[in-house]
Amino acid sequence: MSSDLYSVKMRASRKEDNEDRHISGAEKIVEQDMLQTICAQLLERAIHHSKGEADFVNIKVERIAAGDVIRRDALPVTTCEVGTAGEGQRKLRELLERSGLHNSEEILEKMKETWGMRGAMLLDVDTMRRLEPDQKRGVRATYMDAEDSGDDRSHKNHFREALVLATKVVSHKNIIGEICISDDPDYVTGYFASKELGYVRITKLKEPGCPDGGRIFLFRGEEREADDCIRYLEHRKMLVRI
Ligand code: WAQ
Ligand code: MG
Repeated sequence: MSSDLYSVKMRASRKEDNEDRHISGAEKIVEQDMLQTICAQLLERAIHHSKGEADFVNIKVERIAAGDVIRRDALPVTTCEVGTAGEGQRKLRELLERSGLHNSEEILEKMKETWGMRGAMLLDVDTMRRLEPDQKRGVRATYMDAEDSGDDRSHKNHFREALVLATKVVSHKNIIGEICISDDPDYVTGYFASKELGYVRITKLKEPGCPDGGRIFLFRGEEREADDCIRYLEHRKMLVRI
């Protein structure tokens, strides 16, 4: 018999000019005996963040049935070393083109609209329409974690968390790829991920110190399929074997 698991979600923000500015967020799935540790670690992370001090932190704990959790192998990982952010951006374009997206420039231009969002843009790559119900917030992929959960989470492991997220996101039939740049000012490595190319790290996509980052989930299909896709991203539970 498998024991129940708990989903733990954290989000932190700060009021600025009467608006909530997103500082950080995290999603974890752990066994009961890890709950206290994980909550303390996520709180630590929320409060001491390079994007500044939070004045609002929400930690949400929910029990989930182990039987509801899908398990998947992580995408294969490759790394593309680049010398400059410009070279990284060119590499990103090339990966989009290799994925059959010949409007790569137009797609990359959309990244600018994601700065400051809490979630990701869901972009129909054929019509270039945005499919998120709330475009300011975007769509958040939640209820996922790495299967072995023994590591320390008070410091964010950008790579592991992103690999988990990308594995869940691109597993959906309507998601043909994902583009990501961290909004953490000092984390300049980003990635492109897809079922065909796997998780491709690009070592420099922006200049150090730059707070601009975001994600685009690249959608292809009928627009009426978007609801199902959003439901999958937000609610299906997944543990990823790294
Ligand atoms: N669902 C959807 N969008 C999200 C989520 C989520 N769960 N988490 C973050 N985002 C969006 C949001 O707009 C953030 O501002 C943006 O992505 C960047 O998030 O292999 O750290 O958590 O070393 O800052 C890449 C690792 C790290 C590359 C990416 O993103 C590597 C990272 P961050
Ligand atoms: Mg961040």
